[in-house]
Amino acid sequence: MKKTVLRKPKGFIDVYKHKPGAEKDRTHYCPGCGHGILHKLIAEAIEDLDIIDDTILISPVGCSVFAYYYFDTGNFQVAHGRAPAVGTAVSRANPDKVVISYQGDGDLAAIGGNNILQAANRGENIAVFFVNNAIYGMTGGQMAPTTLLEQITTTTPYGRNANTDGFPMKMCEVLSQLSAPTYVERVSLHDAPHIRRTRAAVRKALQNAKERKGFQFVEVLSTCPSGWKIDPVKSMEWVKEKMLPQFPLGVYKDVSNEAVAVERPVPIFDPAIVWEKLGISSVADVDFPRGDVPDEYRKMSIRVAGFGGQGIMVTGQALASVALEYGYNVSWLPSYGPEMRGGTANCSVNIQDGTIGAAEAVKPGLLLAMNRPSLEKFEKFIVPGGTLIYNSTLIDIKPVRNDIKVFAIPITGIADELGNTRVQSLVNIGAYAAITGMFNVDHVVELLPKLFKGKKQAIIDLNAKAVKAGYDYVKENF
Ligand SMILES: Cc1ncc(C[n+]2csc(CCOP(=O)(O)OP(=O)(O)O)c2C)c(N)n1
Repeated sequence: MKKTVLRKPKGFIDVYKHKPGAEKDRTHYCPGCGHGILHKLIAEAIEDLDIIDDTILISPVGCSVFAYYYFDTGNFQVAHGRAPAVGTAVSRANPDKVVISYQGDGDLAAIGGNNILQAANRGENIAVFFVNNAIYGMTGGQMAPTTLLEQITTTTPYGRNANTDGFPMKMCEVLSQLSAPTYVERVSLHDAPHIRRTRAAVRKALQNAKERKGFQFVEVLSTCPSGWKIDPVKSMEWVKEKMLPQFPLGVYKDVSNEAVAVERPVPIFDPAIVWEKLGISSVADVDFPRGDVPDEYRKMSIRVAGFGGQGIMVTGQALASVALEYGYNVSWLPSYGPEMRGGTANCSVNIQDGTIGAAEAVKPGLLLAMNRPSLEKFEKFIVPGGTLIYNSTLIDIKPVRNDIKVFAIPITGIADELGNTRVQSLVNIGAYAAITGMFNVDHVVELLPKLFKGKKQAIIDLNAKAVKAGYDYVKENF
């Protein structure tokens, strides 16, 4: 006689060891919840497709947040709605793995609505299982994007009203309109025949994922007796009677047969090629010999701040570009205020021999403050013993710190004397060269035609004067 052995699929961890004190080997799901059924279908398919060691499952925020307690796969648990974004990274970094994004309807269609759209549109190699239970389960039954019209939830006590709350979000219909997805189907868990259909859909999605056939999306209509406040048996009926008319089942898109494996080679970043393609000329090619730089200025983290139009970004770019020619590693990170001109602007520059970790100069070794708000805002962040250069033409207050070196330089005034306020940036570079010893002022002047490629000779000459004027001011006054 044929013997049937009932056992747990191998896609699950043998004995669940979740929360300390919790009853072992039980899931945390409520009786009658669809998550458990879908978990089982996925775990069985993972075993049968022989991908246990090749699967990485991404758990969402929501009732299935603890899916990693159960699946004997690689596991990530990610922020609400972000599973497709993390799935993108995981799948691109591990192109030979099967990546599962398991998500609820609040997670996927509300906060993560854009994430799922973009991942689907890129045709990422991920299999998404979307549990549509028409409600936010975990947080106590609020309206989800998929909540039915007329459905009563804690946030729609009079029933969902299309006029004020919008219509139920039909994700299969939306995603199947995109070019990239391979397979999009809506299934349901409300009775045995439909569970069998769901089983087939799960397998198909995972088989496609195993063959790297791009984006797979299976929406599963599921029960939430606790959130709906109806018993498990009636919940099954509720899916059939209420959900099916608003969420028609079926295959919305299936191009699995024509789909070919999506290969996404990791792009090799070659700065020389990228710069050439972008028409950027500032590739270091001069290789200036370094002078004697005091220890404190060998690893610079700089914040340049002022208002838009003061040459803040140009100053930062020039600092980085010149340092590049001395063979330093550099970074330049702009940060604009809401308006381009007249608003506040600042940038971070790093100049050092080693690898640059964070591009933002949160605690700069040197602050170059071009206006008063910048001094007031950033002075407190300078590292103890660090350096402050401030524009004494426009800043009428004194710095408060006494544990830093301070250079008050009339930067705007020096530029004005040269006949053009706009050369302030190069006054800054000259002053920086004099203070830190990091750049030789003649080298900077030598570089100007490259920094101002395409500009008239008169502009280059004026900027050369600005560099020298900034340099001389420091040498004469400090
Ligand atoms: C960024 C963020 N916003 C909100 C929450 C609160 N939160 C936790 S679970 C959840 C809703 C989960 O509902 P759903 O995605 O439908 O999954 P279900 O619990 O029904 O399976 C929300 C809003 C959170 N954890 N993080």
